[in-house]
Amino acid sequence: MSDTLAQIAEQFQIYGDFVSAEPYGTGHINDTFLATYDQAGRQVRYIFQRINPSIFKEPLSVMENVVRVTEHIRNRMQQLGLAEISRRVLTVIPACDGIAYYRCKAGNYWRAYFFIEGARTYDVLERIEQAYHAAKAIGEFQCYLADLPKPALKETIPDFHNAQKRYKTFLEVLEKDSFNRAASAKAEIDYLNANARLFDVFPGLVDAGQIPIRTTHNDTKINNVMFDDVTNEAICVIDLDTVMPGLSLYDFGDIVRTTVSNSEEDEQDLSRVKAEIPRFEAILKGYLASASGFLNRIEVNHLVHAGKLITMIIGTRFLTDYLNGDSYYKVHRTGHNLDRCRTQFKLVRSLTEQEEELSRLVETSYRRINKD
Ligand code: ADP
Ligand code: GN1
Ligand code: MG
Repeated sequence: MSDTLAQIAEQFQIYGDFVSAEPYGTGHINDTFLATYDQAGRQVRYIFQRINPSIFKEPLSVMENVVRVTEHIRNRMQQLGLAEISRRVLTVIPACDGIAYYRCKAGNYWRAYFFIEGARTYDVLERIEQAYHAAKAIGEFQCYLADLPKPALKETIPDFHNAQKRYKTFLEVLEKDSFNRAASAKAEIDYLNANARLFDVFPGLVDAGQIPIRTTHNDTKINNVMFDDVTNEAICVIDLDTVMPGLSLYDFGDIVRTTVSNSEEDEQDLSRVKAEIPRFEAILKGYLASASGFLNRIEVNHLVHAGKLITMIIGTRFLTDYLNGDSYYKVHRTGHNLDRCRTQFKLVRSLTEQEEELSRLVETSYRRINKD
């Protein structure tokens, strides 16, 4: 028997009477609920999340990382004298026994956070300036974590951005074609096979010591950034399950992937999916505003490649999941993962067509900042 949400609600150190909880947000991975409590006549909101057990095999490592990361960032913000810190970094609410999670009767791991009020996430941005602010917030996030004391964070999903391994898995799933879907994805399969060499660039640079491993977010899609309703600035970077050792470029790449086109991730009208130069410029400026102080020249030289690469990787993962019967991502219609894959590959095409212009923009923006 599994606990009801009201029973889950009793397990956390939250004052007041539990009122209700309902599914919330558009994340593809965890089960997220908006919970309301009555605290002496005032309605106060929290987020409950059930960590997806088939994706996060070691939920204790996830929570250990989340606690370390949020405490570190909170300390850094206190040192900087920032206001409203509980809106700028997630706050883990302890369970009644003082630990950071509750393990329910069914064996699932649940956690609770303050609901960040006066802010929201977007699946598609409404204004270009939001792309600037989101990218700046990602650079700040990486900056805060640059001096995280050792040991390194746990690797919550091994080989998360290992593109060569993702491609190998795709080939294995394709070979089996257990759901007889390969024929319906022929164009996408051909595109991936023709472009898989994109996956070989970063491993070589990392092995040669030219790109450093940093502490990074690894899932910087736009709806993992909360925007303040009044200022429209990025107030909080959320969804910290994959914060672990990684490349700064993947975080930059995922912001590009999810904001450079004015379209949904699962848009079916592919003519709407295209990289727009002014959007790229806003992302670039925002990221360089906070990250140019720590990025090395090789990282800067690969910012455009990072956008293409992460989009290709995520497209590969959507395609693999489609061929594999939709076992990883939440889907809401038949062919949903294939639609998502198509938008990704269309975006890679568009970024590739404009690569020279985008690279020139990187060069001029970086030189302007560094005067070199
Ligand atoms: P998933 O891993 O499934 O993507 P997220 O942690 O990203 O889950 O949460 C899903 C959505 O729930 C987010 O996109 C955001 O809209 C909302 N959300 C998550 N945490 C909070 C929070 N502390 N305050 C307000 N909204 C939140
Ligand atoms: C998932 O959890 P969510 O929805 O923020 C996925 C990312 C993908 C993204 C594609 C742990 O992100 O890697 O880029 O979907 N997260 C995990 O939209 O696999
Ligand atoms: Mg998310």
